Amino acid sequence: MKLIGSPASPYVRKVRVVLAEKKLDYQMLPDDPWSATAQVPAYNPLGQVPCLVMEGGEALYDSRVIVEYLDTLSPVGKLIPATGRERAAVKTWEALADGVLDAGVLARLERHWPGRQDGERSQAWVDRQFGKIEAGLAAMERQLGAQPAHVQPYCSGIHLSLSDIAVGCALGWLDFRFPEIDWRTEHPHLARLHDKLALRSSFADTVPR
Ligand SMILES: N[C@@H](CCC(=O)N[C@@H](CS)C(=O)NCC(=O)O)C(=O)O
Repeated sequence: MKLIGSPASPYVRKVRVVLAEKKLDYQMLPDDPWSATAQVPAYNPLGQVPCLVMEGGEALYDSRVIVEYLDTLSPVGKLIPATGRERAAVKTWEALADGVLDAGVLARLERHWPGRQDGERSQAWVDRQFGKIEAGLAAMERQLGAQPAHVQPYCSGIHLSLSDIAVGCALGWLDFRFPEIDWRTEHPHLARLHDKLALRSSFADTVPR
């Protein structure tokens, strides 16, 4: 398998962490989706990373489809429950963490995308996205703190799951792109989870840059 991706993308990082936790071999094909010479549009018509190219050349996107597929490839470290409410709950954690990222990406593009003049940028739009980031982090903190840490050390119970991986990648990317957001002070449960995840080699080896 080949993974087309960039080292800054939190969605790519989510896939790389899953590959590492599942102990799956792959080849990394670095690509900048914003460059005029990007390779990824040849595989993903949306021009976005991550894109997983399987043996045989078939391509998978987006990150949620890829991680769901990867989890089926090996029984090692099951990250998504097979059925029912537990499965839906993990997928909802992922949707929330990815949604925080989507809002952050939109805010950054509104502020910095070179295709737009300064007078065309909307502060109201940026503020709306920041509202989603704050509300998303607050919801994660509430859910993570709903049970004492010795009862529920991870987002979805006593084992690492895709919930934690998605949340950890969202928090790491906020630190990378928005270091001015002090999410740790108001969200101590998230801070503890982030620090615990940072000790795993899957996270340590994929810090955004
Ligand atoms: N929902 C997608 C989001 C992927 C995404 O937005 N990737 C960004 C990099 S962080 C990208 O490739 N952007 C280029 C573009 O949108 O043209 C996923 O989960 O894979």
